Amino acid sequence: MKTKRYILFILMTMVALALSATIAGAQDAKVIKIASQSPLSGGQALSGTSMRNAVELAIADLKQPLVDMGYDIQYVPFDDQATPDVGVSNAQNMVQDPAILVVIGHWNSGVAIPSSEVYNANNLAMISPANTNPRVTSRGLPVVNRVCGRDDNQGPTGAKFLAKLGTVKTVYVLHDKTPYGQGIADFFQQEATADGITVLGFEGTEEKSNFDGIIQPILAQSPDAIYFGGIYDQTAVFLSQARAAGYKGIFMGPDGTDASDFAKLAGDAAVGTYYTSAAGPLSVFPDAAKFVDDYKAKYGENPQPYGPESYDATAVALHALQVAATLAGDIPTRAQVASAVRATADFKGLTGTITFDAYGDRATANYYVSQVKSADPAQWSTNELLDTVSVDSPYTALMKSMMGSK
Ligand code: ABU
Repeated sequence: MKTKRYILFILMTMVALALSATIAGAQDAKVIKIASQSPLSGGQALSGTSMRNAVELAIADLKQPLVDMGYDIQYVPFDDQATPDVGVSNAQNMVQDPAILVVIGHWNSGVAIPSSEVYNANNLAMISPANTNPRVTSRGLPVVNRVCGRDDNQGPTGAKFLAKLGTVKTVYVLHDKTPYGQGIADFFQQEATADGITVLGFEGTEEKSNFDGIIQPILAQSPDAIYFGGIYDQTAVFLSQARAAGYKGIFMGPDGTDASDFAKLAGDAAVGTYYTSAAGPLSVFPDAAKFVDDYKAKYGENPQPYGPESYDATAVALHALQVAATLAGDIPTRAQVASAVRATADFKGLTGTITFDAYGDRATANYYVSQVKSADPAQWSTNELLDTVSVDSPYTALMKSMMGSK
């Protein structure tokens, strides 16, 4: 009887010790938070939600080295509603939390640009999966980086493609009046003009539902192509109405077209659309196969374009956190994390090798031209890839030319 009591006492003591060790361990774990900002509501929530999901998956997959170092890695997604004021307000709240050491975002350049002024004033590193406007990085903010390309390369890629078709002599250019849409439309029209295509009109609109007043004057000019610098929640509606009104020419858009909601919103009118993107189609990233499988298993659908780039932005963030924490021997400061992010070189991601140049641009980025093949949104990832162009960032190109000229 005494022996049984003794064994019971020993067992209970062991359980109590194990429990207190677990509780103490949880209390001791030092919290590091990774934030994200993207539209999780509104007409562009499809892209923003896919970005958030990819960040969540990357953290689950890749946090273990930091956990082994005694850190508790937490994820805090913010909804910027594709609205600059909301992004800035979220950024102001974000910087009040000292545990947030890095932010992955945004989807809209027009939101990223003002929000990153707040991050920069607080040394908070930002890694963008998707913001392509040149001003995201050309301001030279030390905290701002992106794993995707730039619209001063993406816009011309689209124009050169249309010029090479040989059938496009005239184009009408629309944009959504945002820094992104107007910016890329401008880069497109400059290259189109240089390539001998006549730009019949260049017009901005914030209209989202009734494009009749815009379509009729365009039809009167019979352009061979229409280019719309904007996002699918607007451009797909325009295209659908333009086709219904009798427009039979080519339609092209930039990466704001690159989401399955473009097919969902435009229906049959989507088929045949050309689009450029700085996001690679899933087919060009063999290393992303597991990510795609895991994403489908967890969220029940394919990741949207910029899903792999969101995963990579997060992977870069986790790597930089590990470097900074190791060097600091403790929770690093935001400035130490920002330095480690900017120092990213030859990092192997799902989308290839990532090196940030002195401005935070990906040193070399790819630009893709594709054509929509199906009105079925579930088939978006099977659109036909027609061309891939690899272009150095402006800083990388400058360095190469200076080295070459020596
Ligand atoms: N580049 C994808 C989304 C649009 C933007 O950069 O604003």
